[in-house]
Amino acid sequence: MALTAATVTYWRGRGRCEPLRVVLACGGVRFVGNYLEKKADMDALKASGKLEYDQVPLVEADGLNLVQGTPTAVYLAQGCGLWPEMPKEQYICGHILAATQDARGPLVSFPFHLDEQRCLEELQSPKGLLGRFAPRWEALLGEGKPYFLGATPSLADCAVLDFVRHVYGEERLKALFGAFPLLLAHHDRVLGLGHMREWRDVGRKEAGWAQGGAEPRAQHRDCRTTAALAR
Ligand SMILES: N[C@@H](CCC(=O)N[C@@H](CS)C(=O)NCC(=O)O)C(=O)O
Repeated sequence: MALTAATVTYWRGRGRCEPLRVVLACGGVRFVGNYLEKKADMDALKASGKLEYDQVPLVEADGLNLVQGTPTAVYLAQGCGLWPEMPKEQYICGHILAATQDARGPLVSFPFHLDEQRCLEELQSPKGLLGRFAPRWEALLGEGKPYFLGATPSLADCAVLDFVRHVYGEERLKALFGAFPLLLAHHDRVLGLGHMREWRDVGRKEAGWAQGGAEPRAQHRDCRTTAALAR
């Protein structure tokens, strides 16, 4: 059954949640953002019994309380036409999703130290986003292949969409990915899926995020504080 609506609960930031919002936006599913502001919000959420492991992100859809990023992303992709039928293609989606989770590590931890140089070094290291993962994805795209699976977009494309921009801004993103022109073109293409561009340019702003480029450092700090309080 096609997914038509969802409620997404997380801090007012990207963290581990943004890939899930991106899947929904690329899949054309309208979602309500429920933002945790203080420790009491997280305590109340835990008390509600909706969190299987007392962790967020939480996506409420189809009468389910979805937790854990990987199965949630797959479930959402299945509900909005972004999950392939063939096992080999499912595997490709799965490994790209898992790789993005590895590659996002420095960005998820950034709000906790706010050291842009450190984050950049981690991203550029041989084991990081730019050293290890981006070259593989560039090769997987290959000349003339619009999406990772070919002509049809999938969860894999959504997973790769949201990276460096939120720390370094649009111009820096283009410079850092200069060696990966196919990935940059892919980035623009995926922005055109569903209401992704609207989520980037309007939705995030309405939800209290900076429009377009880098999130203000203060916002990262707020997000870090909220997350730390919830522990
Ligand atoms: N493997 C989990 C990790 C979730 C996670 O670590 N969430 C953090 C916020 S980013 C959290 O809820 N921390 C509060 C806690 O663990 O009590 C997933 O993929 O969702």
